Amino acid sequence: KVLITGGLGQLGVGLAKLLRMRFGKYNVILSDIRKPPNHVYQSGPFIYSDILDYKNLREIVVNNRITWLIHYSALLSAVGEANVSLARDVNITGLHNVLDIAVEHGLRLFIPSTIGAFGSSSPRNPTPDLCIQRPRTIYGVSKVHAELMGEYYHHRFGLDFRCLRYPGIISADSQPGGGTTDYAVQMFHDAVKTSTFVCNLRPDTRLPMMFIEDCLRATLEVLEAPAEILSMRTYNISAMSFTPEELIREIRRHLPDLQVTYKIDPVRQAIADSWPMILDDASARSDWGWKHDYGLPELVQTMLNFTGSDSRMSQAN
Ligand code: VAH
Repeated sequence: KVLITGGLGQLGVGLAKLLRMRFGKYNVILSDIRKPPNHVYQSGPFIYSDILDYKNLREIVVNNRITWLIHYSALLSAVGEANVSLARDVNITGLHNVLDIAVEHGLRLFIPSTIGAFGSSSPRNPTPDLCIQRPRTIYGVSKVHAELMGEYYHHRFGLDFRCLRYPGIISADSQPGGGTTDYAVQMFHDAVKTSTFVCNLRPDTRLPMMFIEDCLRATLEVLEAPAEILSMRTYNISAMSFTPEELIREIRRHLPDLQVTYKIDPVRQAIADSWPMILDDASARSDWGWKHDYGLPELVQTMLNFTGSDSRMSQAN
């Protein structure tokens, strides 16, 4: 049985759908501290869970006989800089609770890490799995901490810890909140809705990105991989890298009227400039056969089909 924390963020509902197809509707529980929209209630079990409340979390794990925990609760990069102490609580104290509960109850624990776990002293093109990691955001620092703590608990206590460093994730039916790569998601919604877009990153800012379907499939694959084929516990995964300029060019092939202006956000720009441009995911590809399906043209085609056909998706965050 699977519990997903932070289930109402960009990835939780989609992951629950994928896991429910595989393991059955009632074997995957979504949780969050917010009230979900009706379609989430209707699609399967949802439970209130505050990762800062250790007893509440333990009760849920015990009462529901949870065996896999997917820990999606976190404040992302830009929003974390705006609220460092909350980010520290959620991303670090919350992680400690989850680690203790996972060890105590023998859970398999998945934690997403990110390209944000690297910093300007890391090699940026490409960025290997193992290199210097000195991020300068609370988000990045908390994710390096999560990687190291998970690996430490694995070696010390036998915790079955699995971790992927996600690139920026592009999704159609869910909105990200407060990230640096989120400009790309917003560009699709605005291109379809108003044909105008104000970009908060410079046109030549190259960042690794991935379509949500690839990201969720990678997550399921690493969760299901037999332990003996995992030579590491924290893997880079990658699909494509693009700049705002390149994304605009590709979208204009479908929507030639798209108008873009630039209003650079210095906080986000500084963050993006310290992140990888290209993520080297050779280990994921060789250890457990990772392979992405979506490159830039497929991503744009799919996103425009989606955003154009469903009005729910054009809601900005
Ligand atoms: C952010 N989307 O921009 C997140 C992320 C890949 C970066 O982790 O903060």
